[in-house]
Amino acid sequence: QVPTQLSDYRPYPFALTETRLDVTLAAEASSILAELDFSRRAPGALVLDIGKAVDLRRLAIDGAELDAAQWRRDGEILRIDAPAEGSFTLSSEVVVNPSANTAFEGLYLSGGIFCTQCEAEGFRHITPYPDRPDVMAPFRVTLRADLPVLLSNGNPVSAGDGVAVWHDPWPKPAYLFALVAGDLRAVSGQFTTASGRDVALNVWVRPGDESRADYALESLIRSMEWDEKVYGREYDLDLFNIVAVDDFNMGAMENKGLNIFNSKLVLASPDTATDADYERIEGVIAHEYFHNWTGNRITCRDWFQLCLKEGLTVFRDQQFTADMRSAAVKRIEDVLTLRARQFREDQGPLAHPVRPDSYVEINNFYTATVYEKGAEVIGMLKLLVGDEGYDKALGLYFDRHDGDAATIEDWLKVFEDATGRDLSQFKRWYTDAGTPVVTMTEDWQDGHLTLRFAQSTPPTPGQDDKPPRVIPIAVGLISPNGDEVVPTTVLEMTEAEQEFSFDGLAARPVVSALRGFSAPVMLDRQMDATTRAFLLSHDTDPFARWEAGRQLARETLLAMLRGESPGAEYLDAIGQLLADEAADPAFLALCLRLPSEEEIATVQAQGGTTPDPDAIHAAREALATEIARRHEAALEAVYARMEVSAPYRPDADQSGRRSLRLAALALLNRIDGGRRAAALFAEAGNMTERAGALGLMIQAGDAQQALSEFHREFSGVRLVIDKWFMLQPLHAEPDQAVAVAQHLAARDDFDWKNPNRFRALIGGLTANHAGFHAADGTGYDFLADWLLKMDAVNPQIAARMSAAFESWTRYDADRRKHAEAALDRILSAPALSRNLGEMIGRIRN
Ligand code: B3K
Ligand code: ZN
Repeated sequence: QVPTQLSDYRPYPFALTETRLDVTLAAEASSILAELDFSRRAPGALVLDIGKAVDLRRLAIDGAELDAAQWRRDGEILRIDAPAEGSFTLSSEVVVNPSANTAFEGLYLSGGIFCTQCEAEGFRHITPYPDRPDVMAPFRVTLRADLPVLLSNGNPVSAGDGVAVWHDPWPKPAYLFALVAGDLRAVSGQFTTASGRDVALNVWVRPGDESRADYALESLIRSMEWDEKVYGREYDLDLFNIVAVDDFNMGAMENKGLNIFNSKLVLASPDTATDADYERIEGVIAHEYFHNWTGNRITCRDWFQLCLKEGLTVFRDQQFTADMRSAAVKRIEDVLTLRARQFREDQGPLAHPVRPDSYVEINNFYTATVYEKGAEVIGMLKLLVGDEGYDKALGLYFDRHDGDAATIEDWLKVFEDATGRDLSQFKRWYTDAGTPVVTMTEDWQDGHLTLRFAQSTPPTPGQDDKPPRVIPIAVGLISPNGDEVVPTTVLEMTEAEQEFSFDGLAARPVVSALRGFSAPVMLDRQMDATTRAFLLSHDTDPFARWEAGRQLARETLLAMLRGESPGAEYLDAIGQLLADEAADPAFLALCLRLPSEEEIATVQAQGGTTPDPDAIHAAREALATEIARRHEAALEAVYARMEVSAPYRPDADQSGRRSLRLAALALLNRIDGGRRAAALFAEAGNMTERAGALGLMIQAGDAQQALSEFHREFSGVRLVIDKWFMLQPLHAEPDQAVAVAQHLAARDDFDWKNPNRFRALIGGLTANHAGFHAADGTGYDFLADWLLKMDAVNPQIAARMSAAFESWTRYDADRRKHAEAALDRILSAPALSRNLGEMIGRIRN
């Protein structure tokens, strides 16, 4: 496994002025004729990428067939003797087998529909090509198949009689190529851009699914409006197509003018999708649409720059959701995900910088660090240069780099040029891995408050030395009577240790720090429970309010794990929250949710304690039961008050009420034997409440009948059956979780080659912390078995799911021994893919 290094980047010696493809689709043998117009820019060989399974039939330059001496195929590389100067056309003819493509990379079949996935390096499995993002060309594509719908990128040129011609005038890298062909139905709409271009919009689904595509279409229209209004970005073709397919390795793909989506992120109806599904659909439709500017018009020079498009596009979709729904709730949800996935990544063997400098398999770097931390870094940049500076810099970015394959250096340069700020220290956020720990202490004397901060970042693989970074720390001061005496101020920390002072204060204030989670750091500060409870009720910053409650809950759980009983401050604070009828229900629901078992394990491990998954599980259960006993009446009142009687809408208001209602039910469920959950399951008319109730019934240990009923009712709806596969291992008692997963895996309808089904079952188990980390190692064995089985079929999915092992070293010696054996068994398997091999190799180290 030879890694690719950022420092090895060399420009391609040829320009590609046009790409013409002529594709004849057939399930087992599709033929692809390609004509590539090259013109030489520098000396060097003509090197193309070519997938192993591509059957190369013919190569010609300017019509003259190449003989065996003029080219060489070596692994995934094709070297061709090319003219020493000038322009020429390279033609190739290949045959590929879409029906044998179970890795879902390149051209494949999903439920009878031909489709493609080319990012990052899938195009080489379709035709020999310079498969790198800095080689961009306009595409002209002819598709031939006796199928009703034939789609590719760009604008349609002609269609009929089983032939369709497409032209995409915008030069694009190969990873943005797509084609789709099959029996599909469109749910259509229309959008007129600010400058008056009429754009036809289609969401393509399988016949019968049309009634579940409206929300995706509405979300697309909202995204187009928002990007014009907030970023001044218009769409640039006459047509925008979205296609839903059932077999898809990730969420969705931003191919130019032809986004391809996992059907999970398109199809929704109140009876089959939850509020969370709707919110995700809206967010991902927006994300892929926003890529049209941040990713497609301006793309990445090489894959090391992935965060250039992903971090920025995540940041944009987060802003969008904040505008469509509640900004406070969205921020808290994003921080929860960041901590659960990215902080975890940063603390383990898979830690890497937002811009990595080496990889073996690029698909292993579509990570929480590149995406979510990449977005946090942009949030910090915006905070540091201000909203106006940010707008100026983005304007300059679009002007200066439209049509480019750009780098992080280009990105930082527009901020420097637009604002005059030196960002050399800030750049460490891109190049250095790890989560900084910031400690804060206070000193109070005669109306004078000093805040002292110290930052340090633990070493990460390959990076021992961590110089200080720029950290924007947003703080506010609150007087003891609850008034805000100093509104949010951003302190810029640049040194390893630094202090900031506030004068003229009448009384010692309570410090609200890291407001809005102004930097992706861990804030370490001593605070007693009373002060945390004070902030939970008085802080004006909703994130900081929630955070105070979260810390209180964490500390309560940690104390219980040391054998203490839960303190009154936390339990009383919950009582106050429940009584607050004016608060936003979605916000309250987040405050009622206890920290996850995984989160507690992480905190313990950081503090040098070996986490005991069973003890953590027991403590969390005990705390929930205690809260339910203490506040039964208040919880019942909330449960009754939050019932929604209006017809179902997936908006922020209704979904907030449902989430608070379910949060109250989750607590009541501990003491009512599952009675209320069963009643809700029977009467609810929407999937949010039905799936929520079903999960709680499983927890209560009485769900067999409900599970059968649910399966019968939805047996034809794949996405709902995925939920059925996920909920059971997720909510099973820890000592039964592995057995439940084994039992489900043996079923006929465990169609494991479908990524959604595989992720549902395997991901359900690995998200059950104490279940997956069963002391006897059966959870690890189960995962290892399935990773090996999946690796032979779909390496990307196997590699992605293997990250469940990433924190194995934090547990006790017996568990470590079991995990080590499972990891070694994977490593010693013959024919391990590059994907899984790299992941397990890094995890095992
Ligand atoms: N750019 C794609 C992800 C491609 C993943 C390749 N393994 C979707 C997105 O981030 O928008
Ligand atoms: Zn993206």
